[in-house]
Amino acid sequence: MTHQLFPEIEPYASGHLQVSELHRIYWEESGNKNGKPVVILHGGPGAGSSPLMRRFHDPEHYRIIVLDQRGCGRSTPFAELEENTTWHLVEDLEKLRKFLGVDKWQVFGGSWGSTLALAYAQSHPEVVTEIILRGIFTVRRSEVQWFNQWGASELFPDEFELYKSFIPGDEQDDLVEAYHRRLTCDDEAVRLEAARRWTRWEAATLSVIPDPLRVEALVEPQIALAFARIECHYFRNQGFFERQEQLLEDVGRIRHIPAQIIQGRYDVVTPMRTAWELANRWPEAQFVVVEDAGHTMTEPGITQALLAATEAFK
Ligand code: STX
Repeated sequence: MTHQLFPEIEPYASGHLQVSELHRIYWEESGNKNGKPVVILHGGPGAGSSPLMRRFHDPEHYRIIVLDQRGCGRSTPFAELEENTTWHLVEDLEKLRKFLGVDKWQVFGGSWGSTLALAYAQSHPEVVTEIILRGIFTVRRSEVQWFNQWGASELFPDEFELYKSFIPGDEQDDLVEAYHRRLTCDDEAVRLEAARRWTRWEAATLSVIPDPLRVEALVEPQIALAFARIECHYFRNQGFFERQEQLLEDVGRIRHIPAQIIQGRYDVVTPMRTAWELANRWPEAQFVVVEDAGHTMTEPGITQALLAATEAFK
């Protein structure tokens, strides 16, 4: 059966929630006020949400809750790294859930959204009804190395050169640290160029079929600065996990929750090994490999699989 994205819709409610003295996060609700709650977790970290994220769930059935995580999208302060860790984001989800009066919700997240979904569900399994994950990422050293240092470089040497050549030769042995210095320096022009180069590298490698318009949209300063600064901050801190394999090792806490793991075979940003390892440790979860897709939720096979999952969990 083929599924269509649900129609574009506007939120029936939205606002900002003060989650700490410093941070306020944007949230919105669309679909059915009295429907089955789902929370949608965006990528990056630092990418912010988009209106497209409202379209993967039947709006007559679901109460669709979308938010911008700390420091990005419409959350403030913009691109802020203070008090910005995985565990702050996990607790923000609890604050938002209680604020909105939701008892339990479905958790839907792709890419970094899958990381946060796993961290959240493992911390608060009792409030999660189902889990839908796409493009699985657990911020292990091997995953960050693959994408930002050596690995993906061999598939996209042309794009990698644009990313790497911004950094002088004597700093190229640790590109994440070299970018962090520039993304947090006092010179605004350097920060901005670093943000563009960092973001372009990821934007250009997202899908099997290139999408130059998406690349241009993502490298705009108001997206790229938050995305690059926040993502780099999380990567150099290994996602703020205590153990390298934490999210994989702790899967026992959530194995009882119905789940689907959706992964593109040719995902260059978050290669399939992580999804496969997760699926091996979680035999109860349905593992869907999309054979002709990369990383994004907009590739046809990935969109289909995500829609099939939300329909199955209605
Ligand atoms: N970072 C991958 C990620 O979460 C590990 C991600 N990659 N691209 C995106 O998110 C956007 C398409 C949202 C920019």
